[in-house]
Amino acid sequence: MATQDELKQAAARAAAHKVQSGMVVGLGTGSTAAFAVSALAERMQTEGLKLIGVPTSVRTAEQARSLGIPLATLEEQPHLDMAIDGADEIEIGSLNLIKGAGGALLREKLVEASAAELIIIADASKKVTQLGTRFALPVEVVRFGWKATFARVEALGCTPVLRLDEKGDPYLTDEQHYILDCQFGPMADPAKLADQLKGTVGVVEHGLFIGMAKEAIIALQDGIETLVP
Ligand code: ABF
Repeated sequence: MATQDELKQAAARAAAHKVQSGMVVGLGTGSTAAFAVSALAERMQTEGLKLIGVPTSVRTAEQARSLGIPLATLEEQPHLDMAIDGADEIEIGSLNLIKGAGGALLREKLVEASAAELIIIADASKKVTQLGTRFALPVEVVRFGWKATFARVEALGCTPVLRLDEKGDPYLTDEQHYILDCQFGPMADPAKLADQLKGTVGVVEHGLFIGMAKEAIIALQDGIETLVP
């Protein structure tokens, strides 16, 4: 039986094989996306694949750089051919997503909204029939006045919790914001909730990725399953 890491790696490899030479590729964040970054570096070495990566976090930039993947910023490469990233929940049918448990949701959304194709990679544990079933929704907020923002977000019908780092201090994103992990429960209308959060003063971004994924590559014990919306 394959381990969860082996499954993540299988999905990552399948996505990495979709990349063609010359592409500009958004590099996701998280343990599954890290396998994709490694698989791309391996293809560069073994097949001479050429690509430019646009990383979605400082962490991913460091990994890609250490593997010799040439990088560009989103300012330098505003039009990406593809982005490959993990997710926390993938809604079967719509392929709407919850992302951001890894803390990189803002840069992920910026990079992936600029990609012609967003490919999501995961093991089967990430599939849900309704978003909000397993994960709290990460909401990135500016630090200034964050308690007032907390109250506004809470009024939308959730229980927010300020994310802390391993030292017990507020977790800081790459853009130096805070994250509220918001337990909304199963979401009947995630698109409406996404609009409400975007309209909330103090909210920078949220982890609902609505209508963005073009394909989800899911690794199962008996092979790869490809989901499309
Ligand atoms: C990124 O990493 C995030 O959007 C998501 O929160 C997380 C998933 O991490 P992992 O692949 O480690 O489960 O994709």
